[in-house]
Amino acid sequence: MARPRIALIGAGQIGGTLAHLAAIKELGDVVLFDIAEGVPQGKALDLAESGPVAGFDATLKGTNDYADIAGADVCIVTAGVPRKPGMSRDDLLGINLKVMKSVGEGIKAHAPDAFVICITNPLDAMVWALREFSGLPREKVVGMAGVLDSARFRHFLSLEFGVSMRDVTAFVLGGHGDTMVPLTRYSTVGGIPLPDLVEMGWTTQDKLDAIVQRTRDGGAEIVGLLKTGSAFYAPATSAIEMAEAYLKDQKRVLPCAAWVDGAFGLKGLYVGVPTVIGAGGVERVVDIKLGRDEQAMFDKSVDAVKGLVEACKGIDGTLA
Ligand code: A3D
Repeated sequence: MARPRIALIGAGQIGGTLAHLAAIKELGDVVLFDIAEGVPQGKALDLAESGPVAGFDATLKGTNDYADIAGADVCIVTAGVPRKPGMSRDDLLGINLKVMKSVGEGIKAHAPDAFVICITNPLDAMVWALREFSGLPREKVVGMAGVLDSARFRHFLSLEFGVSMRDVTAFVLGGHGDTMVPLTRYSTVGGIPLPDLVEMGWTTQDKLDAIVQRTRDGGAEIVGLLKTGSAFYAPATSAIEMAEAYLKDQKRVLPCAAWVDGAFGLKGLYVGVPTVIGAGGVERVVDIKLGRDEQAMFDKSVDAVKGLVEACKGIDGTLA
């Protein structure tokens, strides 16, 4: 059977890391696309030359021509610009919306059967725009944010409790922005919910609140340290987990920016919710019950996402 084909649209910091991870995990053959001439070709060749040492058989090709993504099973989109210190994700809207138009049209023409994972910020609005421009089925277009935000939350929690990150689960809902909603009630250590761990004296409510805030600010913390761009190792690793769930029909329960129409009382919006990812793409949105405070935080986050979608419509009349 032919190997799956993975197209990476954007060969920057995240794109290059995605290619490396996809090859090492032998998820399939990789095509790196970028408008910058030489960059995808150079990264693909460098990575291919690591193959004999790392021991993988995937092929890697760099290109500036959308025709080369033909027949892709998965497209992961990082094309656009990242944040610099002092910028919010929303500041990227105008420039990255134009990029989503060209990428959406490229995918529509050459890889209409692909499962598409968007990473470009501001995430929830860009995944919506990418779906509009590409015209692909909504269950086949999804945004990566929740897996990363949850991973950051899990990392901080494991440090606080001094336990393996593998035994910490966490849920982060809502838009990928300052209004994201880390859900402590649904986050656990070895199955024990965080509020119970506070009662058990493992941590204090103040410390937990600080960890929640650090999770919300997780992206900005890295931008502040790097100064020239934003996080890329953890974002790439998170998107690869989603791609693998699709390619191997794993039915993973993962928080993603998915099209929600009916669940959570929403009428058609891309926002971060728990989903089941398998061979059908987003096979299910898990409609969990929220407490009053959680619902209020989620509503605020939903309003922020709606505001960005309206801003996109204001910029590009074809989206209205
Ligand atoms: P960077 O290293 O700048 O790579 C972006 C690449 O996109 C560059 O190589 C550009 O040449 C390329 N590009 C620009 N315009 C086009 C176009 N029209 N078609 C094809 N390629 C193009 O950025 P990065 O990889 O660090 O980040 C990529 C995106 O991911 C940014 O928008 C970040 O804000 C976003 N990001 C999202 C998360 C989430 O959790 C959602 C996390 C980290 C970064």
